[in-house]
Amino acid sequence: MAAKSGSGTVAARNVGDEHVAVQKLQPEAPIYERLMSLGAFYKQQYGVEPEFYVRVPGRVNIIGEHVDYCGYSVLPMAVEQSIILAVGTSPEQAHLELHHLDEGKFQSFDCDLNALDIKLPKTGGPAWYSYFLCGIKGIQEELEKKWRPIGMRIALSGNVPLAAGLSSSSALVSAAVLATGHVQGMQLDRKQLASISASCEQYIGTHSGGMDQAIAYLAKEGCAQHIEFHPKLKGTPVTLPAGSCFVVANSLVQKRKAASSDYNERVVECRLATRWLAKSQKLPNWKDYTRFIDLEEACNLDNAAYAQLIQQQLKRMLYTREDVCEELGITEQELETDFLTPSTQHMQQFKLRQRALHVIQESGRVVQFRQICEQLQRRASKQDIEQLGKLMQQSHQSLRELYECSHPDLERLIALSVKQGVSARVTGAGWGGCIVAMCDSVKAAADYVQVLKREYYAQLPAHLLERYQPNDFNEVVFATFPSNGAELFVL
Ligand code: NG1
Ligand code: MG
Repeated sequence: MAAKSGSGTVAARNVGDEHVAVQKLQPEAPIYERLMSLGAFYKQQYGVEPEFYVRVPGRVNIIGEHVDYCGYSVLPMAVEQSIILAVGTSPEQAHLELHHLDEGKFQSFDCDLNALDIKLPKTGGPAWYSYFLCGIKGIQEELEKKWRPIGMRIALSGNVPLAAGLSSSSALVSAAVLATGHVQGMQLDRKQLASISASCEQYIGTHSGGMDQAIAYLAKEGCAQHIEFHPKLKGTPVTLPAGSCFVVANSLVQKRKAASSDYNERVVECRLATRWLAKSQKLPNWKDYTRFIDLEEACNLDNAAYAQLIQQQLKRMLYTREDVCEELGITEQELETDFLTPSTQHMQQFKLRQRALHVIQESGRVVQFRQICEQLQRRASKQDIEQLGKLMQQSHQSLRELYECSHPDLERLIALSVKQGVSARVTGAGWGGCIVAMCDSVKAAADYVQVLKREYYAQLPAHLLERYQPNDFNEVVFATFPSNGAELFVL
């Protein structure tokens, strides 16, 4: 629903300039019980009470997929699920201790903060605590020579589904940034925290665009956010259509982005396509271009002209290494060192046309989506709501066909949605994870959820559902309401 708490439209100022204020935890806060249990666990581990608590939400992206790393805006909202931390300083200097509430699954960890070492194994992806270390490293980099790490004792728990495209990993990194910054006594505003969190995720090996970290800090209860990255980070609240209700359905196909090269391959293809197009425009400094948005600005292209340029200049469905090297005037060695990331050194073929078209058209859909939502605030119309649904469907089709990041199980969920007359799309990076669907009302959402439970979840092999409460499937398919961004609490 657009505004469950009645908070409605937030005043039309830009979100994010403020700090994360320390709030007193009230027993009526929805997060109260979870924080209290985590506090009790903390006390059990360390023998003292935590000094403060951190909450950072996961997110669902309503539209604008695989465009943030090209500089384009996105339209996510924070979900109610979150990573929470109980934090205290350690009597041992520069010593970090981490205990996960789910100890059986997530092994405890400790290390010396003066010797941070984030290991990236060749296969299988990084250990869970590496995401935490990433966040600490973000603060270390920010402080540079002034880094004098204060020891921390942390207890942690999360209910954001893992590897499901709801940004559990970025929520963890962002929570670590916030906790470490606070312990170090730093005065960082929400935008600074978001950009530190976005850039430090590279230490885990993903060259991400910054959407997840931005919404983690800039979210406001009751509305989605239009997040722009260019020329600088900016969040504008967007009120979703009155009565609408967004549903998230987890395909249960796990995709650990950091453990595969698919995501970075797309990033590489976008960079190469940008360079190719920049050259075609005879820009004197064409070798400086790696992001679609910078080229758009330099050539003053509108969305339609940009798509046309792509179709004219990138005619083939597939380019080989030789094609790319010849066009860009580089050697294979230069391709490997200047464009390919450590996990994409193997790439032989590049689908420059398809990737570029997706990004440009998707970026246009985000702008349209926001405009329609704003129009609906002034005058509700059935056609406008239908148009929002169409944009979501087009987004999904483009992700499936041009970006090739769907999965057969996601397609089954989408097909069931279409059958129900519900518009839905894959959300997050894809190749597994979740879809997001827009329903006209809370009642329509409840009916839709019942259909998915019956026709998708009840048909799945039992082992996929082992980790969840038996029978109700409420953890894997649920209506979701825009929640607040990162919070700091004391008792
Ligand atoms: P997921 O995989 O859902 O966390 C990733 C990126 C986003 C964005 C989306 C695709 C990270 C941390 N997040 O999200 O920045 O590019 O894919 O739109 O890499
Ligand atoms: Mg993620």
